[in-house]
Amino acid sequence: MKIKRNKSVHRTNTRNNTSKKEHIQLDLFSQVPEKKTYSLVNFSEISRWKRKLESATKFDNNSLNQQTIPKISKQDIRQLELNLFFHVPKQDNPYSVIEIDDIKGLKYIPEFITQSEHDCLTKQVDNQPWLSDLKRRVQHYGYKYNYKARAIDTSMHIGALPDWALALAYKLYNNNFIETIPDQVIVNEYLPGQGISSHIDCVPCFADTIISLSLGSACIMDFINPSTGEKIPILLEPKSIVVLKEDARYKWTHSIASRKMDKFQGQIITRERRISLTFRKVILANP
Ligand SMILES: O=C(O)CCC(=O)C(=O)O
Repeated sequence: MKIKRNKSVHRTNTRNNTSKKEHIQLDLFSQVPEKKTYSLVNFSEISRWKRKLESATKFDNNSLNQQTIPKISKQDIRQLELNLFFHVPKQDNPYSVIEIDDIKGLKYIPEFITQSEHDCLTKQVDNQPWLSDLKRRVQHYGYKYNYKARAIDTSMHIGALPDWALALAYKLYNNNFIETIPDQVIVNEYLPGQGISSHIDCVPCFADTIISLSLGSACIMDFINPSTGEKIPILLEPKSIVVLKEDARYKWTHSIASRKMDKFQGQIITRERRISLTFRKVILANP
C-alpha cells in the first residue's frame, strides 16, 4: 500500500449558472458571513436565515410582487442550504490517504474523525431507533433502501439527513472525497460474529462514490474480484473511512465475514461491536 496526499479538486463556482430565483435566494444569503470550513458553520445560524427567508417568502406571496418573486418551496430552501456550502472554498485535504494499488479507486483514510467525534457519534446513533429487518440492526437516513427491489425513487425519501450525518456528509465533500454531498446514509451494527455478504452496491441506485466510516471495533473487509477470484483483505479501524470508486465500486465485491475474530498480517483481532455509517448519493428513478 502506498501513501499519497490527496490532491485538491477545484470546482467551478455555481453562482454564474444560477437562475433568477436562486439569485434572489443567494442575495439574501450573501449576508451570511463567509465560512471557511464546514466545522465553523453554525446550524442555528442557518435556521435563523431559513426563517428570515421563509418570512420573506410569506410576505412576497401576499404582495403584488407575487408575480415577480417565485414561491420558494421547502425543497428550494434545502437546496439553498446546500448552495451556501457550494460557495465555501474547498480546503486542502489534510488527511493521509492510503491508496490500495491492487484495486483501482479504493482508498483508506485513517483518523478521519477524532476520538471525541467518534464517541459523540456513537452516542448519537445509539439514541436513534434501530430497525431489525435484517440479521444485523440498521438505521436508514435520507432515503429508505429496499434491499430486495434494488431501486430508489422519491417515495422512499424519509427526510433530510440528521445534523450529525449532514455534518459528516459536508466534511466528506469539503475534503474532496466525494463529488456531490451525500443524501443517504445507512448505519449498520455488527455484533461479534455478524457480517455482511459479498456485494456491489446497487449501481442504478447510487452515484459513483460510496464511503463507509467505522466506529467501535476494527474488522477486516474483504474485496473480491469475481472475474479472477482474487481476494484482498483491508483492515478497517475505528475513526477511518474507506472510499470506493471506479473498480472498487463497480468491479470488486466487498464483504465482512461473519466471525468473532480476524487475522491480519499475523495478528489476531478480537471483534467487538462495530458500527459503520455508509454515505451515498442517490440516483432517483423518477426525479
Ligand atoms: O459496514 C461497512 O463498512 C460496509 C457496509 C456495506 O457494505 C453496506 O451497507 O452495503
